[in-house]
Amino acid sequence: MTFDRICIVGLGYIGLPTAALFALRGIDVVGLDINTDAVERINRGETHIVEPGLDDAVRRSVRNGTLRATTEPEPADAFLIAVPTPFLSNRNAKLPDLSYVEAAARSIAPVLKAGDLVILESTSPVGATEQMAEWLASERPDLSFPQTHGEDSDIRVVHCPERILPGHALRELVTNDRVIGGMTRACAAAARDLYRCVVEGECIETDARTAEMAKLTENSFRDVNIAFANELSVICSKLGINVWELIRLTNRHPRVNILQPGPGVGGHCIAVDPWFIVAQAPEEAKLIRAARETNDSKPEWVLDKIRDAVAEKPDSAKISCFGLAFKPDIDDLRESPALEIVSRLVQEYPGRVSVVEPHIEELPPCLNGSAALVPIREAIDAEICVMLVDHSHFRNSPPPNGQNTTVIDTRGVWLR
Ligand code: SAJ
Repeated sequence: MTFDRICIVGLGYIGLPTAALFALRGIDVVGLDINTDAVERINRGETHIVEPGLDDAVRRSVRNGTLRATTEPEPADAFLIAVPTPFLSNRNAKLPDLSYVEAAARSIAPVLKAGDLVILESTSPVGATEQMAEWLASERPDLSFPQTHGEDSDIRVVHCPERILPGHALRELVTNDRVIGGMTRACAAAARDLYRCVVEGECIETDARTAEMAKLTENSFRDVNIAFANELSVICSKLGINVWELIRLTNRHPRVNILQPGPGVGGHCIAVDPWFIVAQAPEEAKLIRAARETNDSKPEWVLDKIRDAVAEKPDSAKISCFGLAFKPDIDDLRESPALEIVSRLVQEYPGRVSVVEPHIEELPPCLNGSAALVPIREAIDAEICVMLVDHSHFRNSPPPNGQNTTVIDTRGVWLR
C-alpha cells in the first residue's frame, strides 16, 4: 500500500515528532490539532514542545513544504491518532478517559474514504481500538469497518502504541521495534507498510488487543521494578543501609537488575498506564496496583524526612530543593513528584524554600512568588539540601559540604 498524504491527529509530545519524521521522508503530512496557537507556531516552522532535534526537524519540513498544521480535518490516506488518554479519578477507581480519542475519531470520520487506514497510537485500555472503530462506523454508515466486514473492510483500523522515551523521541521513533495490532491481518499489513517508511526497527504484527496490552505491560513492568527499588530505599533507610551501594552490589549478580529509587514516579505514562490494567482486572492486578500505591506514596515519605530535618533546625533554616522536572535532563514538569514535594514545602514553610532547576527560566505558576529560583552556588549554602532530580548538571557539581547542612538525597547523587 502507498501513502501520498497522512494526517497526524494531535501534535503533542508524540504526534509532532512523528509528523516531522514522516515529513522529512518526503511524505505529505497534515497535522491536525485543536490548539490554534500550536498550529500557528508549527506553520511558522516553530515548535511548542521541548524535544532535542525537534525544532530543526519541524523547521526543515515546514520549509520544504511537506509538513503543515491545521485545525480542520482534511482527507488523507492514513490517519494516526496521538491524543492524550488520561484517567479519571474518583474515590473508588481510576478509569481510562477516552474522550479525546472519541473526539479525534468523530472529527476525522467525515473525511474518510474507502481504502483509508486509521491507527490509534495513544496508550489505550484493552478494547479501545475496537471502540474507536465503533465510533467511526456510527459516523459513517456508508463505509464498512473491520468489526463487521473483516478482511474486506473499506477502512483499516489498527493500534500501534508509541514507545519512545521523551528526550530521545526522534531517534527512538526510527530505531524502536513497533508492535502493530491490526483488527484484521489486512489492517496490520497496511500499517506495516506505512511504518516501514520511517522505522528501522522491526515491525511486528499482532491483533489490536494484544498490542494494547503490550504497551500497558511495558510501562507496568517498569513501574513494578521502580516500586521495588523505592520499597528497598524505605527499608534501607530504616535499617541504616545506603540503598545506592546496596543496589550497585546486588546488580553485580548476573540475573539481578534493580532500577533506581527516587522521590516518586512522574510523567504521563508510567504513573498512568498501570491503572488501565487495574481498572479492567481489579481483582487480578494485585501486584500492579501495589506498585502504583508504593510509588505514589513516595513523595509523602520524602516530605516526612524533610519535616524531621526541619524540626531539628532553627526556625529561620532555609530549604534548598534541587530539581523540579519529572526526570533528569529534561524541562518537563508534568506529574513531577519533585514539583509535588516543593509545592507542599512552600505551603508548610513559607519564605524558606529555594529551587534550583537548570532547565527552566521561571518557576511554574503554582510556585511563583512562594519559592525562589536560584543558581546552584546559592542553594548549596542552605541548612537543608534536598536532591530531587538527578540532572547531569547536579552530578557534575560539588555536593553541599556545610558543617550544619542536612542532606536528603532521593536520587543518590550526593550519597552514592
Ligand atoms: N524512574 C525512577 N527510577 C528509575 C527509572 C525511572 O524513579 O530507575 C522515574 C523517573 O524519574 C520518572 C518516571 O520514573 O519520574 C518515568 O520515567 P521513565 O524514564 O521510566 O519513563 P517515561 O515516562 O519518560 O517513558 C516511558 C517509557 N517506557 C518504558 O521505558 C517501559 C517509554 O518507552 C514510553 O514510550 C513512555 O513511557 C510512554 O509514552 O508510555
